[in-house]
Amino acid sequence: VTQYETAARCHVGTVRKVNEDAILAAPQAGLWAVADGMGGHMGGAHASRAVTEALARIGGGELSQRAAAVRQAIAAVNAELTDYGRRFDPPRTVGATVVVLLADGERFICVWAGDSRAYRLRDGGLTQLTRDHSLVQQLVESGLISSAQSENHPDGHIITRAVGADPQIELESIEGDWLPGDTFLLCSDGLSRVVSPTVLVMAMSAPELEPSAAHLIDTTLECGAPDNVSFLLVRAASGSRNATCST
Ligand SMILES: [Mn+2]
Repeated sequence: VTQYETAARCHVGTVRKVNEDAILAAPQAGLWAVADGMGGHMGGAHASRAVTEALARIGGGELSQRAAAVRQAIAAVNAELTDYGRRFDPPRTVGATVVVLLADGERFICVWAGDSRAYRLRDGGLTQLTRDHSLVQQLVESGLISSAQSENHPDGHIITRAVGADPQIELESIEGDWLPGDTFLLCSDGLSRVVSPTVLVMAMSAPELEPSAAHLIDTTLECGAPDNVSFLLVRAASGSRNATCST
């Protein structure tokens, strides 16, 4: 059985009064998640917690079965949150982005909706595994703006998919190898908008994840942290030993 190391932070940031992000680390189950809530008046915090609590109840089994269970759990929360939002007058969206990472020691599956992200660092190279479900990403993909123009775009915060936003949730997923020494990062946009990819690479390549997480949250807060900041750094324990020996 593969053992995993996780170091995580979920911080309100320096500006917001409420932390509407929620995280889940269940390394013994090979499951990690970040949810970023929206909806105001505690709605966002309720939504993100509903997502992580539902995911925390996912049982064991094959990777593909667990991915199906994740999709089911998120669909159930989606139904609950769309119903909850409709009961306000006027109706409002009470929802959350979500990114989930599942692992079985050799493979991973990442499932997501919205602009919370997953990255993988392998041999010093950073790959963004997810693509944002956002208006700006749509503009980039349709060739209307360049990816450089997408940074600091005024509509950068507008997301096009979220749990609770529509009666039918459309989740995207990606599957791949988890090699010894790979390091994964899940994060809310409060991290990815504030620090550069170079900072992410430094955090993910550190031999020890816990001091690295401490340093990463400090750096993000020093950069202003206008939004809630959440992230999980994840590595297979044997992989971390290999990585330490090879440097
Ligand atoms: Mn956010």
